[in-house]
Amino acid sequence: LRGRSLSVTSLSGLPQWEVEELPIEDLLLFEVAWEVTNKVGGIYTVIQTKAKTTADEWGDNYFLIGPYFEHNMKTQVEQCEPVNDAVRRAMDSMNKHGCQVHFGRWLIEGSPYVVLFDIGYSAWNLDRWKGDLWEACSVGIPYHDREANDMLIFGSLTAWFLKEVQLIHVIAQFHEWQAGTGLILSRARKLPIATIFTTHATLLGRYLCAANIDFYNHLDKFNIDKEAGERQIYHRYCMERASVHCAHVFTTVSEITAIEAEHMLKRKPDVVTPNGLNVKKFSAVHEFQNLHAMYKARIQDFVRGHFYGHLDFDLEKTLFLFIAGRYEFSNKGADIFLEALSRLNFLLRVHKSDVTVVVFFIMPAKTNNFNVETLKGQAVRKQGEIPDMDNILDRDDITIMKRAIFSTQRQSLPPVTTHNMIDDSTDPILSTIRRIGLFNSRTDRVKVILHPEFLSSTSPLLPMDYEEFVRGCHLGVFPSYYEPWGYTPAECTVMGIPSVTTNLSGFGCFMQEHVADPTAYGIYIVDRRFRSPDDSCNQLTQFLYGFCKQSRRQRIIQRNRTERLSDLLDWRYLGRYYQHARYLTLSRAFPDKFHMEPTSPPTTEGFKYPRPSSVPPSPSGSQVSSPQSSDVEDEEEDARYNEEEEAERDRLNIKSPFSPGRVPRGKKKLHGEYKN
Ligand code: G6P
Ligand code: 1S3
Repeated sequence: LRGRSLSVTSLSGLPQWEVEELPIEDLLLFEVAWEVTNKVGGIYTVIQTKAKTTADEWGDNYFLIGPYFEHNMKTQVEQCEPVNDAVRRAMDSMNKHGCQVHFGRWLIEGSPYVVLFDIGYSAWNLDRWKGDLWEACSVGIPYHDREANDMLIFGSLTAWFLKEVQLIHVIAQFHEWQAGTGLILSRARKLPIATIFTTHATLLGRYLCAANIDFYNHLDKFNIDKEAGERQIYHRYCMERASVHCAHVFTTVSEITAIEAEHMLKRKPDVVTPNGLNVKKFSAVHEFQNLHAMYKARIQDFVRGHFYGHLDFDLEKTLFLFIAGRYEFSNKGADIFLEALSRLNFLLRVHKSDVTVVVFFIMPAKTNNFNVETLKGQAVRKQGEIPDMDNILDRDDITIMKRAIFSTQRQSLPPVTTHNMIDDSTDPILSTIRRIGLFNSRTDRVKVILHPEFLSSTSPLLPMDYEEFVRGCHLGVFPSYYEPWGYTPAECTVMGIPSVTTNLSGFGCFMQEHVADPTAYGIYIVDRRFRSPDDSCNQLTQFLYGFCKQSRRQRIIQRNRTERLSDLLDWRYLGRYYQHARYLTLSRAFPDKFHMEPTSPPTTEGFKYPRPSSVPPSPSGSQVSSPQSSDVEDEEEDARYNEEEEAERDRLNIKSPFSPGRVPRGKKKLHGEYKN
């Protein structure tokens, strides 16, 4: 085979890459994760959004390996036969030996191939595989940890499959400890594969933070073995740590998690691979603004129903805030958020603000369906539509009208939760609401609604999917304490919705590094690292209060700026860190075939989005754009501001720092020679 060279170029410290093709016709890339076609949390988003860029690069040589679940297969995968001989042979061989391996195309952008293992079908092998793991690295898994046992089956099947593939050059990237045993066993069996282990969080970090320990100031002081043992996760932590140390290349999603990993897993990551998104650009900047208005109207409809009988606030002066994600009360910052809301409520009241804030908590918890009061609210709203006044009212119409008016009488306050919570009395959000007294009373300027289920467009209550809901809101609030990356604020950003994040989240630090004035761009970064919890809470309160004081015009401008940051979060640019990790692992696993210099990863150091030159979105400006103006005037004015912003965007010529169009200044060589 011809020798080829790969080159990396950099511009002003920015990662401008010129990547010459890898000889991919002779290479296969496998990405292994428990969340392939199986949504549990953020790793699903990483893999699903990245699939298009990776498939564009690797074509038919790219495969994702995950667990088989009948429902997921039926709803997300189109079954087909593998065209790749090595993969087909491997599957046939395993199926002949009593496994069930499924194959198909995952119906997402990029349509990558997926190889899915039926875990239950191979469970009979568990004891033998436990022995294999013990022999490989002296890690034992207790019988009662069902999840860890499933992960061992998954890992053993992965290692078996990779062995059967029998190709000379394979790259396998394993995500998180759940996929890690596949890596450990492959390495113990000396399979000819170049491996990458990517951690999206450390087990211990997550546990220690959830225990409200001052984690980041004591990183070097923990006796990690002891901490893992005391939390009964010692075996999982060993699986994670062994995976990290067996990998040719170790990566994680942010600088802050890289530091954490160095202390919790005792290896410094070789490459930081920030998480991207598959960004869709509208041709005109005002299109996403129109979507905001459209979906906001849907949320307003819901609020009309939820607060029936208590709708004594102006929906046009109501702001919709939300927090969403895995229900980890303190790790995701729901604790500090509630406290800040209580302070915000006080501030809005004493300053006699005419703004009302409705806050949604979208965090799944155990429930037994919607509660009656909430359903009734929506029914009343639908029923309460007044008959057409243009027709002469007859007796029936008058009866309907009276019924509509009577039905809006209400004895109780609008509920703070939409569902019947199984653990109502001990639920941390509800308990805090009780303690701080945010009960949706008339005098409260801040109203709260806990929706303990992920959103769905088929819900009878709030029929919107997550993206529609985010677009309709004004601000996402994610004041996390433990957040290796944090997709929620990133998703807000690419939809042009401002958000609150923290300097303990990977995303927050990334933005702080690359945006000169994040607040002006609608990225509010709470300092949870160098301030006391009370000071952080005050800072968050000030952010929220400042946001409430903005005029509509200021919000529109701010949304435009937020959306401008999208390029920074696009996989088309951030995907290069994954590329770098792949080249690096090839050069380490097959040093006689691939040579790479220097080994330092691309860096974005030094680049910053400039401070916007247009009107600062200072909350001290006008409160309301024009109280007397008509809707038509308002819309004309909005359109004018959108145009001005578009002009500013053109003038500044703001492109992603990684814009492919830029001419690279210097070249750093990455040589890849493929001799056979
Ligand atoms: C978008 C729409 C405008 C609308 C505005 C409301 O910008 O294009 O027509 O007036 O949203 O903004 P607000 O922040 O008050 O929801
Ligand atoms: C993890 O999911 P989580 O919400 O448990 O992985 C995500 C994807 O890398 C990351 O965004 C998040 O911060 C981590 O915490």
